[in-house]
Amino acid sequence: MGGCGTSIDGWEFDKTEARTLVLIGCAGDGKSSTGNSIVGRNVFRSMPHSAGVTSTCEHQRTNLPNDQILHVIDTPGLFDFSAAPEVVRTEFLRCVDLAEDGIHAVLLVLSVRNRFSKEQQAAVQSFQEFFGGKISDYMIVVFTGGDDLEDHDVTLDDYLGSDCPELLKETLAMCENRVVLFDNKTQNQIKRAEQLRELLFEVNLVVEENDGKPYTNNLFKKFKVESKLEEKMQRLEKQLKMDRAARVAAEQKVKKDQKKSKHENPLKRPECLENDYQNVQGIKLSFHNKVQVFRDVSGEGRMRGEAGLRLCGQNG
Ligand SMILES: Nc1nc2c(ncn2[C@@H]2O[C@H](COP(=O)(O)OP(=O)(O)OP(=O)(O)O)[C@@H](O)[C@H]2O)c(=O)[nH]1
Ligand SMILES: [Mg+2]
Repeated sequence: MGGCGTSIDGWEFDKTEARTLVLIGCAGDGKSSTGNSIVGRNVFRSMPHSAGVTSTCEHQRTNLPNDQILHVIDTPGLFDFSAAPEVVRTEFLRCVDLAEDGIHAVLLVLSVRNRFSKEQQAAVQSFQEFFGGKISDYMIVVFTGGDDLEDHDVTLDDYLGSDCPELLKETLAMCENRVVLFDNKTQNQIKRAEQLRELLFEVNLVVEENDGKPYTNNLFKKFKVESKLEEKMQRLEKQLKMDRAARVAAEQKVKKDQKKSKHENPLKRPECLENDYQNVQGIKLSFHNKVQVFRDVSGEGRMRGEAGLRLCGQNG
């Protein structure tokens, strides 16, 4: 651990440890420019009045004056309405692969010059759904166009004040209101250093809140396995409920038939009663088989084991 190490709730972390940041958002909102501001050099291609400049994920690294290594991954404008979901997913998965030591923060880049649209919110949501709810714990919103706000004498707080559209508010809340403002046009070195310092402060907060664990391929795989398992469990639970209802109905019918047959001929077990009896036995057997599958699945994923056992207890 380096000299900047500190302890929060017993967790030792080092502020000079390498960090990997991924820039996401719509084409033309300033991802590459922000990447250049972070790295301190014009390494990512950024073009005025042009969209779709960056066509694939790119990785750059820099050493900050405090020896901290920053890895910055720029992405194409994947949050555009036109981008096919499959392309978006493949490109982001490539991005997760590029981040060898995992992702410490995902920077959602939005421009103050563009209105936050419904499509953008939907894209953020599907990004979250695909990577798992946990991804929002890693997200920080970076607004570009700090110079535009300054020109209009407007602070970021004013901009996000009472007129802030509901869609944007929801997205900010999802990121727990971690927001920073960047002016990628400024030549003022003090201002450049200050906005980077603010960003790294938020990044360190995110790292602390995630117990120092970056978002990794493993976390992604774990989420995928769990959501598949969850789906399987829900299907089985539904099936068990239906089987249980069928069994109860069949048992009731047997009881009813028994009562009826007692009145008719108490010594003879009628054929229809025998059929009903066989029917109940069949349903019982199928029910027990499904309970076993349910137990296996819940044991495998250590999920809802109690629910499964409770169901079995009720019906076994
Ligand atoms: N005034 C101003 N312009 C900015 C700022 N940040 C980015 N821009 C401009 O916005 C335009 C698009 O910026 P890029 O960084 O290329 O945007 P991008 O998100 O990487 O775009 P794609 O690669 O096409 O997805 C360029 O003309 C930038 O100079 C900013 O803070 N202020
Ligand atoms: Mg770009």
